[in-house]
Amino acid sequence: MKIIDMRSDTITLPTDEMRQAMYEAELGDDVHREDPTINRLEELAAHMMGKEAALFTPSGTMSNLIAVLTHTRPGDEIIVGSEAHMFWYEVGGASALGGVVMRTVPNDQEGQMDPGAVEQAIRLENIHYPQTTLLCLENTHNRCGGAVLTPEYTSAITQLAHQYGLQVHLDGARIFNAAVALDVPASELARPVDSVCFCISKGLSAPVGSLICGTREFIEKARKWRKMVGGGMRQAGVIAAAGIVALQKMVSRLAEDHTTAQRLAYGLAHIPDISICPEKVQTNIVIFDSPPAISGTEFIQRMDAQGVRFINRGERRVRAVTHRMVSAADIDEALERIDRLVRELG
Ligand code: TLP
Repeated sequence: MKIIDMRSDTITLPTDEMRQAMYEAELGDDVHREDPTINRLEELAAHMMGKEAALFTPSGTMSNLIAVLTHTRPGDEIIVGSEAHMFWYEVGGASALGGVVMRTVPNDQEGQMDPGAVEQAIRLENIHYPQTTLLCLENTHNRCGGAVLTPEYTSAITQLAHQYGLQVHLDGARIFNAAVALDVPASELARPVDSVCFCISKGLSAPVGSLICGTREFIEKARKWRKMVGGGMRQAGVIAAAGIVALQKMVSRLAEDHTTAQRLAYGLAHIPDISICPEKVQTNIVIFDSPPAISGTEFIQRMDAQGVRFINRGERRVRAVTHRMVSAADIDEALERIDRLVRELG
């Protein structure tokens, strides 16, 4: 039985072209800035995000942590969405290692925070208060079903934050999915913000890595933080080489993942007892409610036994992510297996 793994786009394996590039990569010691392949990847990343400089890190989690460490001081308060990856899934690193308080503002289903609510959350000077110094956005928004933030929203909310002297960091782990969905260059989405990070290890299929981009000065400081948290790698050009292929060859094909996500979402809408709004699916993340007859955890386990993998998002909520290793035929097969289970449940 073929396993159809939609737990995440992080499971994608490197392409043959990436493996070849990794084999042939020119290497050096990156802590001494002597790895030509990393230098090339960082230049390319900065260029694609429209920023002055970039820094290669091992993961999206480390990129977000370094961004917080670089933008803030211990005791500061940062504003994050109530559904932000940084708040839910990064082990509280910003607070534990950066010493900052994370203040949440509700995310709506589009992954946005209401500008009025953000403004209310920004603390004015008062001897009792921590200082609010950073606003964090996420595009596409993981827990909000891969929702896309437009350049207009990003500009408006950033302008508001800047008026109050805050910096703005964008967790753009899947920013290229947003760029492809909106048909705009990623640099348009990153232009307003002070720093942006994105992952090459998700839909772009590279095995490891993430990049933080910002001004030259910001990246110089971030480089020092990266060293402190143990992210200074040596001949890491061996993985950066795959990242270059990812950025040059894998961006436009993300549209295929969006098409398969639509196929899945509209297929699920035809299965009784599955609850989904297919028109809400904008990119490669599909969130639906499993049948009420069983718990979400049991649904995931029983689908796993049928060779279809998802992850649980609490109660009956299920997340599926489409990617390069799931074809349209796989989606049809997965829908058949889901339909079979739902019928068995009666
Ligand atoms: N997200 C993972 C994990 O939540 C399990 C996934 O499968 O979606 N920002 C965003 C928006 C992310 O979705 C992720 C990973 C990260 C940051 C962290 O990236 P990594 O996994 O490289 O640390």
